[in-house]
Amino acid sequence: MNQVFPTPENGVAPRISIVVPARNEARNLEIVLPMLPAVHEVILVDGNSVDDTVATAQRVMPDIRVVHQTRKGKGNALACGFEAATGDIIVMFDADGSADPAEIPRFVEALTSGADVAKGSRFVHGGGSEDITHFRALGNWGLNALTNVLLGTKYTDLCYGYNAFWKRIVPSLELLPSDLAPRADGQMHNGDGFEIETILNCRIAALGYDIVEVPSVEKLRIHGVSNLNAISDGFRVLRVILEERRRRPSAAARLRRSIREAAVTAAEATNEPAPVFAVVDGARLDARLGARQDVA
Ligand SMILES: Nc1nc2c(ncn2[C@@H]2O[C@H](COP(=O)(O)OP(=O)(O)O)[C@@H](O)[C@H]2O)c(=O)[nH]1
Ligand SMILES: [Mg+2]
Repeated sequence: MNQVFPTPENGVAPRISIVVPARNEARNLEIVLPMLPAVHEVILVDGNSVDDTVATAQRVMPDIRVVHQTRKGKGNALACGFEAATGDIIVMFDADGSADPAEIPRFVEALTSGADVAKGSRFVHGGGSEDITHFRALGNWGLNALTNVLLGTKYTDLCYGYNAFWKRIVPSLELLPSDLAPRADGQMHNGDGFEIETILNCRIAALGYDIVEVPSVEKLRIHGVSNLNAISDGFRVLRVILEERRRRPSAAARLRRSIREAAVTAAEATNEPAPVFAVVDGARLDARLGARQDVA
C-alpha cells in the first residue's frame, strides 16, 4: 500500500501499521476499512470469526494483510498483530466502527513530536464516548484511579483501545508470545483478553516511556454487540493492576540493567570510561536512573 500520509517536517514519513483486531465484524469492516487513510499496511487479526470477516476485509481492501490469531481473546489478537507489523508506528484500531479514522493523524503527530506512546483518552478535554455505558464508565474510572494510586501514573482512561506507539518498544513490553500454547483448561491466559490495554498502560509507565494522552471520541459500534463482559473482564483488569504493581520494580530493574550494559558496551567500543548515558535506538538512556530521552 502506498502511504500518502503523513509527511512530517523532516521529510521522512514513518511507516504506519494499523492493527485491526476483529471477531465477527464483517458488516462493520465493510464500512470502516474503506475509510482508513493510505498507510504502509493494514493488518487484520481475525479471531476465528464465523461470519465473512476475512473475505469481506479482502474484498473491500484487497491489499490488507490477514493474520490469524493463535489463541483466544483480543489481547492475543493484538500481540499477534504487533509481532506481524513491519512499520515504524503501530496504531491499534477497533473494527466495530467505534474508532474514528480521522483521528489517526493526531496520534501519529504525538509520536513524531517525540512521544513513545500516544494514548487515546475519552476523558480529557476534546474526548468523549457515544458507546460506553454508565456502568462501564464507572468501572473504568475506579480501575483507572486505582492504577494511578498504585503505580503512580496520571492516566485518565485506562481501558481504551485506541492507542499508537513506536514498533521499537514492542519487545520491551514482554507480551505473551504468539507461539505460547493455549491453556489446557480452555481458559484464556492472563494477558490474552480485554485486560491487554491495562497491561500495555502499566508496562509503558513502568518502563519510563514518554506517554502523551490524545483526546479521542469513541463512536457507537455500528453493527453487533460488544464482546466485553463488564464484570468478568473488570475483574481480569483488577487482577492485572495488582500483578503489574508487583512486577513493576523488576521491570524497571531490567531496563536499568540493559541500559547499564549498553553504556558499558559503548565505553568499550570507544575505550573511554563508561558513559553515564548511552544512545540506544535513538533514545538517550541514563544508566543511573533508567530514564530515557529521544535524541535527534
Ligand atoms: N481477533 C479478535 N478480535 C477481538 C476479540 N474480542 C474482541 N475483538 C475485537 O476487538 C475490538 C473491540 O471489541 P469490542 O467487542 O467492541 O469491545 P468493546 O469495544 O470494549 O465494547 C473489536 O474490533 C472486536 O472485534 C477476539 O477475541 N479476537
Ligand atoms: Mg467496541
